Amino acid sequence: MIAMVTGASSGFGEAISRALVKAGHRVIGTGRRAERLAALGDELGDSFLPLVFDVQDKAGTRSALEGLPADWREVDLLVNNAGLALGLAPAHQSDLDDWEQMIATNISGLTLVTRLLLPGMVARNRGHVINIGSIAGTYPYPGGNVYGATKAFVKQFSLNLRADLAGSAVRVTNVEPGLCGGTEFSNVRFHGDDAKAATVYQGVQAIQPEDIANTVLWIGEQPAHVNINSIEIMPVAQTFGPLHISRG
Ligand code: NDP
Ligand code: 8X3
Repeated sequence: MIAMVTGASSGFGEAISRALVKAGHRVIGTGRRAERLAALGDELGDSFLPLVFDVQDKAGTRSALEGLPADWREVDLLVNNAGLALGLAPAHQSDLDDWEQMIATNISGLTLVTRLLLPGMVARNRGHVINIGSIAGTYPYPGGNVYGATKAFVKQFSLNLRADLAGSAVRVTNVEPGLCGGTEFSNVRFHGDDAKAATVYQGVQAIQPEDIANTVLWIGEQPAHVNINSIEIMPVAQTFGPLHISRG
């Protein structure tokens, strides 16, 4: 099987790529950082094809996919993982550029790659789109404003794809992880403030990228008649709090 994993240069995408190759699949790993993808290619060998593009760049994404070598074009599994959170400020203090970048990446980029690969899957009547959403798409939290809203989009987009794929064998799943360490997620969210990023995981046994990779592998390995619509995964250490009430 040929898989495309977006955001393979770090975190979940890197772990998912490793797990898929280890399971005997061929993986196209994408991202903006060519050197990271090349290093992963050195590790994984001929089963891994690095493909550099920015999902915010429509023309660049289209030409990267159109330029795939002939024997790498029939993608059976698309893992839409590339994404990011930027900032944790309340909405009225957030940076509008951060908001626009999250929307351009998590929504426009994800829908673009999906739209480009889906026709081939439908034509072959074979394929699986696994989107990496988030618990932030279901549960609101202070400062989650646009990030959570982009993941709510991913959740509903996943369900609506299933509706459009009625009668087709193509499957769609939304993976909704909670607090996960071992990635650059918080370093990116806090614009390179690594000390602040580290505090997010202090004293917590968070989910690791390998846990998400195992989950993706399991979802993909279900029998062809089974569609896992969504799966929500949190560390045991993360749970729910009471709703906030402001008292006068
Ligand atoms: P990382 O920051 O470690 O990885 C993000 C990946 O996305 C990188 O490979 C990055 O590659 C890629 N990416 C970001 N922007 C673009 C872009 N414009 N074009 C192409 N690739 C891009 O974070 P995670 O591994 O933690 O995050 C992966 C996904 O999981 C995200 O969608 C995130 O929202 C989601 N998630 C993360 C959770 C967590 O707690 N870590 C929990 C729930 C969901 P490059 O910089 O090379 O372009
Ligand atoms: C990442 C998890 O809770 O930081 O999507 O938004 S959270």
